[in-house]
Amino acid sequence: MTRTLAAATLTLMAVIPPLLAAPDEFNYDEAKVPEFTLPDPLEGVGSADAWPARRAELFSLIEAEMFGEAPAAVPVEVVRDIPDTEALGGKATLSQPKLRFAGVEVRLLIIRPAAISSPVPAFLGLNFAGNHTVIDHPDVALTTAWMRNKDDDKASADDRGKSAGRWDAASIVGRGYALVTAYYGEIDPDFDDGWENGVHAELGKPDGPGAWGSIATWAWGLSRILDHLDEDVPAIDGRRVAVLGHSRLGKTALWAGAADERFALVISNNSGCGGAALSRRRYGETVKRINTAFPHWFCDGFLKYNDDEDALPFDQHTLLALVAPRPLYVASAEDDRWADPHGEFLAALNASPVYGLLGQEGLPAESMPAVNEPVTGGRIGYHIRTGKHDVTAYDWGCFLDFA
Ligand code: GTR
Repeated sequence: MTRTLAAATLTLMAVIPPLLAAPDEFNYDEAKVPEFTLPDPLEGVGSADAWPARRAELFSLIEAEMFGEAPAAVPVEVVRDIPDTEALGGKATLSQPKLRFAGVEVRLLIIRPAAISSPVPAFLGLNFAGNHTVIDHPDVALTTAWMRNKDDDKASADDRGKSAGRWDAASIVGRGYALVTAYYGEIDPDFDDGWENGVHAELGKPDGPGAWGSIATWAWGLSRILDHLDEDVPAIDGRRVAVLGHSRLGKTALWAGAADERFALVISNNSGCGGAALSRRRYGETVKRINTAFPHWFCDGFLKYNDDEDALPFDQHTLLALVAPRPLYVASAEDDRWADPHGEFLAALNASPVYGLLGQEGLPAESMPAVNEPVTGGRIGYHIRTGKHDVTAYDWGCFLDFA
């Protein structure tokens, strides 16, 4: 394992040009990445038969030490108060069922191909700024939940379609898939609110070092949405739902995919620290920084790894391995050094032996690929594209080709 890491490190240095000035506190110099040894997810596992028990053990470990334990599923009630409408010049049908569970109301936006009557596969991902930002359409409902990055904490109709570039609904629908999204703040508002809001108001405040944080809460919400898609939406094939997310919602998608094996494909876009990037590299964002800036994201047990990443009994390759043998795609961006693209690649590479044990090829690569040259052909896909921390049409093209 150490040799693999060293080889991949050298390759990346050739791909990424000398690094720009960085805040002193954080390392952006590949040469200063400390030496480390990754815990082996397959320790003590001699055959594929032994994987389910080992997987359960690793899941419990990551749950207890990082994301926190979520409660059991709760019933989901559906309110269909908005009629379906058409979008994308008649190519798509929009539905907006409201889901009620655990004291919250989560409005879905489902954009599906109008011309297909059989159940279609779907991409499910939470959005950062409200459903109305995902597509510019006058009938998309505005959320009344607390809105991040707004002076008055409220969604505004001026933002219709503001994030449409991140969703590429036309390509998704054009390739025969549905897109399902919801505003993450309706499940749990993304600030350190003392657990007063979102589902915690009804389910109770997280208590103790292993109690769930916001990422586990959003992931649990994704499973409740999947309950609905699977049971109540004949237009969608519940056995072919991919979960995906960008950045903090990429971390969320990975944990949702680990916690709920009904997700058929898991996609992480620029998820970085606490997502696909190896924590031990301490490149860009660190465990201490993320726990300090976002104290509500992880469980309190994760705090003890601040400045002590080598003590983690797992690393993020272990999280990725929990997706096996289902398909997994990890996407990085060249200028997104805060998320450590090389650390994301290495986590994908080091999750591969688990796929191998289960009779599948994981990531068919030995070293970091060049930018805009996706690694495909295995159960794990990876790309690093040019550009910044974002979700682009290029990323979607890769996800759709991989799906
Ligand atoms: C950053 C955070 C990252 C990433 C990002 C985002 O501030 O440090 O871990 O989650 O936010 O979600 O946009």
